[in-house]
Amino acid sequence: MTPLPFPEAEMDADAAERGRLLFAGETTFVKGVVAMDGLPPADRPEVCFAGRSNVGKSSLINALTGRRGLARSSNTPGRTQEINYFTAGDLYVVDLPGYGYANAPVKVVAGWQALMKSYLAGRPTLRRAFVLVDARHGIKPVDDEIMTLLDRSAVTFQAVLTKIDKIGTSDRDRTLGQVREKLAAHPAAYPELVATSSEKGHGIADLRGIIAGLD
Ligand SMILES: Nc1nc2c(ncn2[C@@H]2O[C@H](COP(=O)(O)OP(=O)(O)O)[C@@H](O)[C@H]2O)c(=O)[nH]1
Ligand SMILES: [Mg+2]
Repeated sequence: MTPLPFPEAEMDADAAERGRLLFAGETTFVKGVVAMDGLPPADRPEVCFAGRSNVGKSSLINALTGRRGLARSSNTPGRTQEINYFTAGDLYVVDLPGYGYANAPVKVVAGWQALMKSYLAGRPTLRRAFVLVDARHGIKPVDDEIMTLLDRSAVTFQAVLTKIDKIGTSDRDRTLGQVREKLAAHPAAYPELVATSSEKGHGIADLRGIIAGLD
């Protein structure tokens, strides 16, 4: 695997090892949640993955845990509407319903979008939201809207570029410029980006290390 030209992608060996250990243990699917009162007790720290439908949330969770099929269940019809809880060590890892569906009827989507927003705005144990952004498309208005919600809720979020294997260096640089510019307007944005490919493995060890390093 060739290293990526991102200074952000560099991390120390300790952090990488902590991340490896966190996800080397057993990771399990806990439950799919369809309403706020179905959330598990807020008794441990959690991180979540948010992003437009098809951005690669489930693939990223599979790559982090090294279990191909783990988050696949959330791709089956019905599961995309749920908040899916997984465990990794002492953490909850949360796969959120996607947003920005182009073709789904507004009324059908509205319910689970409201759930996702309630979760993002009101989960006390949420340590960091990872907002996934397709490296080919950059930050869209619908992403900006979610980021503004996170600003207002004072939830620190970190942008994660996905599918980095699908673009070349010049497109990458253009996306990075666009993403950095957009993030600068969001006070809750963590300044460092992570560029990932669930397919090729880029950035996965880094993201594991970041998650393991949260307190
Ligand atoms: N080439 C490539 N394809 C990816 C990557 N991540 C996800 N995909 C593909 O993008 C599609 C949507 O991924 P999925 O994880 O289901 O997205 P979700 O709707 O956000 O959970 C699937 O066809 C994946 O195989 C990646 O890093 N590289
Ligand atoms: Mg999914």
